[in-house]
Amino acid sequence: MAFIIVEKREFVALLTINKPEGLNALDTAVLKELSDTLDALEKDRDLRVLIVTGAGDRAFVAGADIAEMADLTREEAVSFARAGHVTMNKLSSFPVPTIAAVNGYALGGGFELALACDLIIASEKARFAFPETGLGITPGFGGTQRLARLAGSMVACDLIFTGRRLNAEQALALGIVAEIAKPESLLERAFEIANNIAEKAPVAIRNAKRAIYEGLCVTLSDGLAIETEQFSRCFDTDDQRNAMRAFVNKEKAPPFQGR
Ligand code: CO8
Repeated sequence: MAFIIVEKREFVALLTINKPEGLNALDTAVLKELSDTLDALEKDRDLRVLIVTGAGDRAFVAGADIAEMADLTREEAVSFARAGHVTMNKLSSFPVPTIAAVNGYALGGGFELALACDLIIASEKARFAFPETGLGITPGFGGTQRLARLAGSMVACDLIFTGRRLNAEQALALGIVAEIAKPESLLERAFEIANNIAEKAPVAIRNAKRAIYEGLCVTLSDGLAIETEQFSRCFDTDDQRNAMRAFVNKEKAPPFQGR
């Protein structure tokens, strides 16, 4: 059985974590398939947006597989955490925008998977939490780092120390979620947002993503240098020239080609 299903609709791919009977928990096999799938999708030059969701109506991803982790030694825990980081990093550095469509539980490693995406759209049924400290561990797939960077260290301390669950409204109020949708229209809304992004100049979108994330790790002046580099690269594209000339000439610009 495939644990990862990919469906492509024009410029947008929908990636579904497909292990609904185990609430899409991430074990080694699922993580490996996810990692291989991201490698393959990264090579797709037509892809402009990736949506990530979970199969079924209960869970996005209910965490890393607790049964698989229960008897790990410290050395094995390092390997497991590194495998998780490799996969989450592939997602967070994915060249085109990523949208997590969170349809239910996003717990522990599942919350971390969502945080590795650029935007989180939540169903009214979404629930976010870091239950790790109640299991005797810390988050290990990037949650201590990505949540603190996204929502601030106090929010990270609150959620990680207490393990308390957030509903979609609470996550929205903390800036963790961009938007809330009815459960039945979550994917439709994710595709609307994705299609809107896909209509923009692909090179500009990729360059903007790089500038935003690379800039977060450096000083403001180094970040502005990164921005200048990414901004100026856009001027090597036909898309920039065609769009700006069309504006100046009061004409309709041709669709963007990604070059
Ligand atoms: N791992 C393994 N199996 C799981 C997990 C999980 N995280 N979550 C759910 N399942 C399984 C259940 O065992 C159950 O299987 P079965 O039918 O064979 O008994 C099935 O999914 C359905 O779950 P429930 O019967 O428990 O469904 P409920 O509706 O009663 O409860 C909950 C749903 C609340 C989501 C509940 O399943 C739950 O609390 N799950 C665990 C959530 C959790 O604690 N997640 C965090 C795990 S730790 C983590 O993610 C760390 C990431 C970093 C790792 C770094 C490694 C070094």
